[in-house]
Amino acid sequence: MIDKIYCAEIKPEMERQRIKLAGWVYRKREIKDKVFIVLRDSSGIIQIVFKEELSKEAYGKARKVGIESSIIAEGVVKPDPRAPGGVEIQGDRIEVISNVEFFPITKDASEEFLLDVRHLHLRSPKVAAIMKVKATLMQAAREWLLQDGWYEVFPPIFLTAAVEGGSTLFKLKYFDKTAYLSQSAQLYLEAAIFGLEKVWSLTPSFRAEKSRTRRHLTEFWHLELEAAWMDLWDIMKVEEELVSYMVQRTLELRRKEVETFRKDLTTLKNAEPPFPRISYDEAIDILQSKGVQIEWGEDMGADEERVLTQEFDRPFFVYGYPKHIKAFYMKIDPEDERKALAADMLAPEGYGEIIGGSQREDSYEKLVQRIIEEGMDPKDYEWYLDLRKYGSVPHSGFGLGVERLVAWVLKLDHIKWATLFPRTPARLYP
Ligand code: NSS
Repeated sequence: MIDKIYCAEIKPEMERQRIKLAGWVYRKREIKDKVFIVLRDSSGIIQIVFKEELSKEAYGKARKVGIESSIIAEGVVKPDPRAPGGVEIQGDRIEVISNVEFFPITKDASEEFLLDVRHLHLRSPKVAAIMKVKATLMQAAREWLLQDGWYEVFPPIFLTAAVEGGSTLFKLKYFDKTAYLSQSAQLYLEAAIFGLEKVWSLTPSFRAEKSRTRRHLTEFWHLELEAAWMDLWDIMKVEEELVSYMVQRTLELRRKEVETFRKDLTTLKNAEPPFPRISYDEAIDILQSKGVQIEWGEDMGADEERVLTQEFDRPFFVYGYPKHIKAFYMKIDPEDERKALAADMLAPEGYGEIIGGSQREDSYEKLVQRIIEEGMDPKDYEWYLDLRKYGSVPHSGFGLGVERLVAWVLKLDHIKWATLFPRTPARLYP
C-alpha cells in the first residue's frame, strides 16, 4: 500500500501541507508553462497544477501523460477559490504508473457504446456514484436486518423446478440431468424458517424475460425475506420498515450522490411507515377512471402501474390480487376465494413494482390443488410439499429487486444503469 490520501480528504485548512495522491487522469489542459491535471480516485476529484518553474521534470512528465493514465503525484495543498472544491495541489512530483495514449470513451459516446465498454465505463464518477448508493442501500438493509433479528442464509442457485413460472426459466445441462437457474430463493427460504424463523438472503435471480422494458434484467440481485408466524399484514409492515430504513439511511450517508441524480428528494423523504395501502379492486377503479383499458382479473403491467403511481408521492402497496395472475404458492384469501393474500410494493414517479410479497399457502391439500391448477406436477415439488406435512405454520415473505430500488432512488431511466454488468436478452458481454 502506498501512503496516500484520498482526493475528498483534502481541505483548504490543510494549506501548505505536503501530500501524496494516487489515481487516474480525469481531465488535462495546458496553459503556457502550466499543466492542469484533474486527478480522480474513488472518493472524488482534485486539481493538480504542475508549473515548469516548480519542477521541470514533473512538468515535462505531466505534459505527456494521457487521459485515464494511472499516476502517483505529490505536492503541496493550496487553497484557491477558482479550483473545484476551493483547493488545489501544487504538484512537484509525478510518477506515471501506466500511461494511456488514447482512452476509447469520449464525451459524445452513445449509451450502447458505453455498455459495450462497460468495463471501462465503470470508472466514471457517475457510475461510481450509483454503485456507492447501491452499496449503501444494502449496508442499510443489513443494519436493519441485524437489529431486527433476521438470520442471513445462503440458498442454492441450481434448482430443479420453477418458482415464478416456467416461461422465464433458464434451463441448463447438469451432468445427465436438467437444472434451472434460480428465479427466487423463496422455496428454500421457506424450508429455512423451520429452524431459524426469520431469514433473509441476497442472491442473483435469473429470468429469461424476452420483454425489453426499462425494468427487466435477465440477472438481477434479489433481497428476500421469509418469516414464520407472520401473515400478509405483518410482512407488509416489515417491508415498509425495511425500505424506509434503507432509503432514509442512504439519504443520511449518500446525500451528495443522490442529489447528483435527483434534485427533488420529496418522495424519498416521504418513504416513512405506514405506506399507503390500496386493494387491487381500488387500483382497477382508479385505472378505469383514468381511461385505462383494464378489466378486473387482468394483470397490471408497467404501463398500468405507471398511471397508478401518479396518485402517490411515496411508495405504496397494492394488495389482494386475483389468484390466477399470481404464483401457486400464495395463500388464497379465506374471505374471498378469487383472491390471493398477495401484496406488491410500488415506487412512485412512474417506477412501479419494487417488491412482490405474499402470505404462503400452508395447507398441504390446497397447495397440491394450486400446483395442479397451474398445470405443474406436484412430483416436482415433493420436498416443498413436505414442509406442509411436518409442522406447517402460517408464514409470509417477499422479494425486493435491488436494481429496481436503486433505479427509483436515483431516478434512472433504465434499470441496467443500476448494475455493474447488465444482462439483458441483447447483452451478455462484457
Ligand atoms: O417475481 S417477484 O415479484 N416475486 C418473487 O420472485 C418471490 N418469489 C419473492 C419472494 O417472495 N421471496 O419478484 C420479486 C421482485 C420484483 O418485485 C422486482 O422488484 C424484482 O424482484 N424482479 C426483477 N428485477 C429485475 N429484473 C427482472 N427481470 C425482475 N423480475 C423480478
